[in-house]
Amino acid sequence: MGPRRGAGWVLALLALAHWWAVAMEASHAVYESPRSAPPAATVSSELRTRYHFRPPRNWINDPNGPMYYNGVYHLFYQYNPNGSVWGHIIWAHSVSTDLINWEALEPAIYPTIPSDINGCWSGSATILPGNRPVIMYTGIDSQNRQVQNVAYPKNLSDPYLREWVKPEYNPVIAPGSGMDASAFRDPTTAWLGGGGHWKLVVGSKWNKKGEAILYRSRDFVRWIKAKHSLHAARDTGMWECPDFYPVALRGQRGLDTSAAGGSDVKHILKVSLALTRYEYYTIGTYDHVKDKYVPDGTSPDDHTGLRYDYGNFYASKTFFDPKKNRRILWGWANESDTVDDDGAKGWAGIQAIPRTIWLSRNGRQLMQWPIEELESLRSKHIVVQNTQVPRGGFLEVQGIDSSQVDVEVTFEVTGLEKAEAFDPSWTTNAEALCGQKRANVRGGAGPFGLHVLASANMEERTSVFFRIFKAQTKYKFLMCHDPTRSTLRPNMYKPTFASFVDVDIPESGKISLRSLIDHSVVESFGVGGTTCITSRVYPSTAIGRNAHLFVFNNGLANVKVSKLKAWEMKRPFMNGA
Ligand code: DQQ
Repeated sequence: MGPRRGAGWVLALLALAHWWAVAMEASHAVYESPRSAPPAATVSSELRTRYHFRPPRNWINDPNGPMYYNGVYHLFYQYNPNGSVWGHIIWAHSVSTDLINWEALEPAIYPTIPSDINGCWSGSATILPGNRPVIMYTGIDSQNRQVQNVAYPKNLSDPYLREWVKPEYNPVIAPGSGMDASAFRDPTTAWLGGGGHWKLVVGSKWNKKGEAILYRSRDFVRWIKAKHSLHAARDTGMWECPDFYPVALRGQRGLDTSAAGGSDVKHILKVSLALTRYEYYTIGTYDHVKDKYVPDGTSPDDHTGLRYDYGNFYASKTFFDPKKNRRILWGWANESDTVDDDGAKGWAGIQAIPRTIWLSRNGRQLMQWPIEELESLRSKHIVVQNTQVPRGGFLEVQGIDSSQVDVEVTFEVTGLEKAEAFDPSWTTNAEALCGQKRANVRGGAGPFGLHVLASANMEERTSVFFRIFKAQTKYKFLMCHDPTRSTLRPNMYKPTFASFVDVDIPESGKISLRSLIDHSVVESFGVGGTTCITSRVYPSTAIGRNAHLFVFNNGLANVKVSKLKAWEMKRPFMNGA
């Protein structure tokens, strides 16, 4: 009995270890429901976002397969139909005609076949010739391997493409021998290259090297692995949710993913790092013949590289919108309260506001701006103009409900000679600098900015601000989110987020900021979308009508509000809840 029992235990442990390895490879905390009775909710239901994309209930993560098809925008997303923690993952599906009001449909893809029976993970949509959409996604197969499957709409004349069918020949891509079947996922939108080949990449790693494995196909059925990967980078770990697309060298026009390259086109490769839970992208050149992507080398090709967003933003994905000739970015803004709270709230995860994305004029980075449709939600507003913010003081912006607003402000800073000296050791660690020099730490030029979701006495507040330093030959310009005082609740995760803004301070001293505030999320766009930061916060008193908005200046330089406009935001139709 002893030995047998022992063997049983060993097998059980092995199975558990295997399950754990597979689960961990998804880099989400995994809880098999039902868990013990959830604790009483400590997060007010008033903190649910109103104009950010979310389902009526439960857990969501990565945006999947965004596309525009026959007049309708589709957003699929990773969803747990059974609870508000990660698990039992399927593709939920919503549709919209304006990217603002969303209608939830029945789930589109869920485990039904051996090659996805243990989960339907992230993937992308491609529109094939003849206007036929296809989805390629990662299935967790009966052996817990990550494989790639395709699904097609059952009925192309259904305007919402409600039902999706999986051909019998799935999976179309399986990990070859010697490949790591637990690190092989998240296929990109395919692009059509010369010679009639479809190409796409699958995220992976080899030891510690992150890798975008390239596949080619003539018919979207038989896929052949290319001899070399599209790109790889040492010590970056697993590359989740890669995204690869062309951008115009000049202007804000978006390009179709298959757009032929030329001297007026650059390519972007974005990866989501399972190791750090941050993303980074490089700008580079793609050789369509050799199928090789070479980053320009203007930014690091590792976790210290350029990010779309320096805050809570992960597993993002872009798509080309032919209706308005733009490229739109979706990204998941996960919760930052506790898992127990997520269980008790019954909801977890939102998508950040979709953003139009284009290359900056100097070609050094991407620019982002909330899609113009968002402005249709703007209602009652107030304006503040030409108003000095007292040094070491603040102004309250009154007259609107500040828990659900869109704020645009232009500051005018004079007295830059008061800027503190820049220590070069700060160059690579903006986040630590912001953690050290928080909003309450007096400075020279700045900190100045907004206290949002603040209580009347500012005991609770999330600060969105700038600080300017004087380096050897130029000014260094830091943008921060400081949620360390966002709530009176103890033991909350309240990370400061920051980045240097890659612009020269204009002669005029004018610096702009836009913040989208929606109860428990703050999404900020510094200097016209040069630097973006998103935070999730959970005030305990600055909730609903008790949330206030302040402008502050905690530095010695003079800061004037040239113009501030704040709009209350209407509540769109959000998946029926
Ligand atoms: N989430 C999915 C994976 C992906 C990860 C699973 C990224 O496909 O790698 O829910 O958040």
